[in-house]
Amino acid sequence: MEKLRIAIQKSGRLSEKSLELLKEAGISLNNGSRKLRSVAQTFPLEVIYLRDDDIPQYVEDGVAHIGIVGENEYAEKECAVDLVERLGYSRCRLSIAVPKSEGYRTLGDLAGKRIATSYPVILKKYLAEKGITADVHVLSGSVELAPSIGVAEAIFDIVSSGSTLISNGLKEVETVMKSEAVVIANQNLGDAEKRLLTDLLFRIRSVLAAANNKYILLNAPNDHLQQIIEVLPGMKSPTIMPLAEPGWSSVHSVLSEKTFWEVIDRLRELGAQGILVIPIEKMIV
Ligand code: PRT
Ligand code: ZN
Repeated sequence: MEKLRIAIQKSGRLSEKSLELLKEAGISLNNGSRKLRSVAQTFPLEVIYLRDDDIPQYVEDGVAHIGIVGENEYAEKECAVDLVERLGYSRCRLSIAVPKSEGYRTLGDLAGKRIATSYPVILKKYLAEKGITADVHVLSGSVELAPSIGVAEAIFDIVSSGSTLISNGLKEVETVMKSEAVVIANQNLGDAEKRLLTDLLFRIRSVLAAANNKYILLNAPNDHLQQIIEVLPGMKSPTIMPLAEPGWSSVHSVLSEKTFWEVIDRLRELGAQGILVIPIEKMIV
C-alpha cells in the first residue's frame, strides 16, 4: 500500500510541535524522533527525521513527498517545492541588527558594510530590491557575535523574543521577513500521494481551526438578541434556545481567537450573561 513520506526536523525548535500536530491529527508514531524513521500506525505515513536545512532539498528530490520546515529555510534554499500550508507555530522574524551604539538611520547606512548571516540568499535578495550594495559575510552559527569580534558591522539573523540581540549589545533595525512553520510538497506527486496529502491537510486544518477557535455559550436578553447574533457569526449561524426564564435565550456559537476579547466586550455591553468559553477538540472545516 502507498505511503506518504514526510520529513520533519530530527531535533530542534520544530520537532516537538510537528510531532504534536501529527498526534492531534490522529497519527501516532512509536517513539518518533529518537530514530531516523518511523511508520505511523493509524495513517499511511512514514516519517523521516532530518536536519531542517536538508528538508527542502529532500522534498525537491522526492526522497520525502512533503516536509515541515521554517519558512526561512524554504525561502533560503530556493528549492522547487510548493508551500501547501502555514502551520502558525515556531514563529520568528529575520532581521538586520547593528551595535546598539550605532546611530542607524536607514538601510543606506549599511552600503559598503559587512553583514554577517546564515541566510545569504534572503539577505542578498532584500539588499538588491532596495538597491543597496553590501558585503554579505556567510557564517554558519553564532552570527550575533560577529560585530563584537570585528567580523562584520551588522548581522542578519532570526529574532524571536529579541533577548539574544540585547545580550549581545545589538539592536534590531530592519525586519526583512516573518516566518512560521510551513508544509512543503514535492511538485511531481503521483495520484496516490496527492490523495494522501489532501487527507492529511484536511486533518491538519481541522486541528489548526480548533486551536484558533473557541466554543461560546451565553445567556442573552431577548430584547438584544438580534444584535448579539450579529456580533457572533458562528460556523453557519448561532444556535438559539429559549431559557426557562421568560425574556432570555441561550446562545451557542464559535468564536475566533483573533477577535475574542473584542467580541466578549461587545457581548457584555449588549447584556449577555453567564458567558462560558470552551476549547474545541477538532473543528471540521
Ligand atoms: O539541527 P538543525 O539544523 O535541524 O536545527 P537548527 O539549529 O538549524 O534550527 P533550530 O531548531 O534552532 O530552528 C528551527 C527553526 O525554528 C528555524 O529555522 C526557524 O524557522 C524557527 N525559529 C523560531 C527559530 C527561533 N524561533 C529562534 N529563536 N530559530 C532559531 N532561533 C534562534 C536564533 O537563531 C537566535 O540565535 O534563537 C535566537 C534568537 O532568539 P531570541 O528569542 O533571543 O530572539
Ligand atoms: Zn538547521
